[in-house]
Amino acid sequence: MKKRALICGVSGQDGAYLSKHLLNKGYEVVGTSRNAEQSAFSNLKALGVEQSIDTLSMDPSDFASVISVLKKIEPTEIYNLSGQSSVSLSFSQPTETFKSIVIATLNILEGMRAIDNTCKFYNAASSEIFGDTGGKKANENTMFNPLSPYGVAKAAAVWNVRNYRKSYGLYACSGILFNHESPLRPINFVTRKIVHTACQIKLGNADTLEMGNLEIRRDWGWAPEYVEAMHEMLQIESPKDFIIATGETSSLKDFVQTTFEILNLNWKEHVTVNKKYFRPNELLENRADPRKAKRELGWSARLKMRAIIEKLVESELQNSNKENIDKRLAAKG
Ligand code: GDR
Repeated sequence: MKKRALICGVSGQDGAYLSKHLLNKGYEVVGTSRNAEQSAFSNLKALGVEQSIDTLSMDPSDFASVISVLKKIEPTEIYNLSGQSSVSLSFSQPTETFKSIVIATLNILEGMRAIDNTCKFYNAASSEIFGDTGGKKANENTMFNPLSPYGVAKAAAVWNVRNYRKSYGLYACSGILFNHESPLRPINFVTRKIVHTACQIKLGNADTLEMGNLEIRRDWGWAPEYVEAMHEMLQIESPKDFIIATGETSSLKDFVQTTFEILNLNWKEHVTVNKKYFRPNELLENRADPRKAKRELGWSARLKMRAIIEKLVESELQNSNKENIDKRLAAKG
């Protein structure tokens, strides 16, 4: 029988890559978004999979909406990628962030209990649950110490998943993903902002890149690889949580410098720091130990920071080129 995956929050970066990955594996894919009729699904279009999946509306923070979709679709696997995903925005929208992450996860877990407790559930967690790990590498047993409303919500969702797994025997697990990037990242995330602006500087369309705190350190991976891990987590015998990361941490300054270097530019001539991009509470450094994923899922990150930046720059330049050609064609009429 063909496996049927339900991806909640299909319109984002991970939803698009996961859709593509599961279609390649022969899955039937149904994706939800809060308002599917109004969504442009530009990420699904960019990957050429929009026509191959069914989309429908679901608000995961509304229990009735979740129940009706679960009854209709009868999925064999559920991937919850929905919810407010910007750490920065969570400081100004804490309630919406909490609701869209914690209540949504609870509704899906309760929906599984009510409709089909044999279905498998993947919950998108985040390295933000650990807060600052300093020089130490976080593993699956590291204590949570979140520093943002977003991190607090993700930590609560992880605990709910663990609880439902223990209490009711559900196949439910969380992927604790560290930062993962791609050309589908919106501009409000730092890697896309850096690469986009640096390319615009290279093309002569901009002169300055205004940044927040350049001292922060993160583990940056490649999003298309991370969705493979999500799928693998639902294929093992019993559900467990996994850290998904490269295991290498670099500073944001390194990221900026490498991007400008690849473009043959001197970053010091273009980059300024503006306090308005600093957060009320800043996670300065996180480090990851992803060895359990390698051991038990056979998954490890293939692309590291420099290779990721090279791919991002290549895609950004291709898109700018295409936009310029489109503009010229439009001007000609
Ligand atoms: P993050 O990603 O908060 O780690 O969450 P983001 O790219 O927004 O920020 C990374 C770090 O860069 C610093 N920073 C800036 N950030 C932005 N957006 N813009 C700036 O100009 C800027 N200057 C410095 C930030 O302060 C921050 O420390 C991402 C999201 O995908 C989450 O959903 C996910 O859970 C985590 O990664 C793992």
